[in-house]
Amino acid sequence: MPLAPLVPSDVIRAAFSGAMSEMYRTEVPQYGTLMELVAERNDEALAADPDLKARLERAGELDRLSDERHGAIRLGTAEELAFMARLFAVMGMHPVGYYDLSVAGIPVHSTAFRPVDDAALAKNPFRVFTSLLRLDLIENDALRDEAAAILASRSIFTPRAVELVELAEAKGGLTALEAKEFVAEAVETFRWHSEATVSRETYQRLADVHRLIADVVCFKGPHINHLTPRTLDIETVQRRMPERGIAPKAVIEGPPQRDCPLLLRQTSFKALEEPILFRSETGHEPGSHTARFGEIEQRGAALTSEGRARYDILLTKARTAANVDAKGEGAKDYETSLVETFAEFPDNHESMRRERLGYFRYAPTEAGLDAARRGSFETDLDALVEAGHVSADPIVYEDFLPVSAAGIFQSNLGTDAQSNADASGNKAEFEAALGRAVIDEFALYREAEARSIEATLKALRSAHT
Ligand code: OOG
Ligand code: NI
Repeated sequence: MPLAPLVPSDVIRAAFSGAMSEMYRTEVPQYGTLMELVAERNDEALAADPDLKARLERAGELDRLSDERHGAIRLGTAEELAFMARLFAVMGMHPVGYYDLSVAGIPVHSTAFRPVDDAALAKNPFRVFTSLLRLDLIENDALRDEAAAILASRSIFTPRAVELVELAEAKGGLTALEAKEFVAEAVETFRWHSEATVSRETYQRLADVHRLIADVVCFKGPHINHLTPRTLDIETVQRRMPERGIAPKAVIEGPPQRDCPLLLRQTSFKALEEPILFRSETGHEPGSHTARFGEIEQRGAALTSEGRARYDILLTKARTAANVDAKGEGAKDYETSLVETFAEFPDNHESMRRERLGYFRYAPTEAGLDAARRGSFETDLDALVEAGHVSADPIVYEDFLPVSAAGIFQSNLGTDAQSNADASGNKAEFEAALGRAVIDEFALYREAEARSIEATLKALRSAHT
């Protein structure tokens, strides 16, 4: 009997992303509204700006735009994280970057599982911001042990999901039939459970230390807490949110609005208060929990480590100059301070490229290929770009930003306050839990740029000969 062919991991990831989106839309209707708002504004923005449309098309981003989303989950134990890495690997998603959220007083550290190569990103860039609870930051020994014991008694993956991950690892992939079953089983892990696994009293003791601890520890699994569509114009969508009955957080996280968008800008609406059931002696008693929210993101240029260092300095400067309080007071001053502070960061792609602040994807232009055919031979990239023989488009930032992520966490915990606590990260411990090192995001962008340069020069060379 011939063996059934294996489906590419990109196909499994796209199916999973679609299934998650469908599930979340039924669970949280505001997410559907946000998706509509974003799609509507993206269509308008593309129609109004043919250059933007052409650039997205060249970068292979146009087709993926409406599929584009990220999600977030919070895990409780090293074992959960290690197996999650194996589950995501079946879908071609690998841990990129380390985010220390303890610096903002949030007891987690995180990575983003995402596709890493150009082709996979172009097919479907679905990513999941994945946090691991840091029980080591709970000072009360008894409470820490209790939380650990509750977590140790749950299993967040279905038995069949575990088998399918093992099967995929053993044979290097899944057949179409197995992939379909895998997606259905995997989605179960991220489903919302309105029944807490603990009593109100236990929930409250954990929540009193940090509400995030209760969110992770007291439920059967790591419910997806938001899914985020990608907008081309975050300002407008933010402004339109209240018209559709959605109240956004006070400030947009990340860099200010600019002609050439940098890195990542994000805004969210606050977590919903949802009815849940606690365990009690008589069976159940009603209560409520806030965990799930909505977010939108606008992606801009990936920065080199020099560019990123400058971004970090400017952001700190803007935050020091104007702080936003828990009620969102000070948001306007903060926005002004952000725009003013970032004025010194070049706002055109050519300066960013020449000053090595961002990563670029190079490609030969028609004129360049013509010139090469007619005998021109030039290998100096700047000269080629200047002559219009090579195009240079910014590489889109595919990752997250720790200060922004902290703001998103804070906001859905019910406060707009910007906080700068002083705990420290523990990347080594995170990687030990994960069972591998996280991938360096800068190396990925650097390699993507280098590959495009190599391919460009090769194309020009072969046109020449
Ligand atoms: C994750 C918050 C961070 C982002 O986009 O930066 C995040 C969480 O609340 O679990 O989603
Ligand atoms: Ni997010």
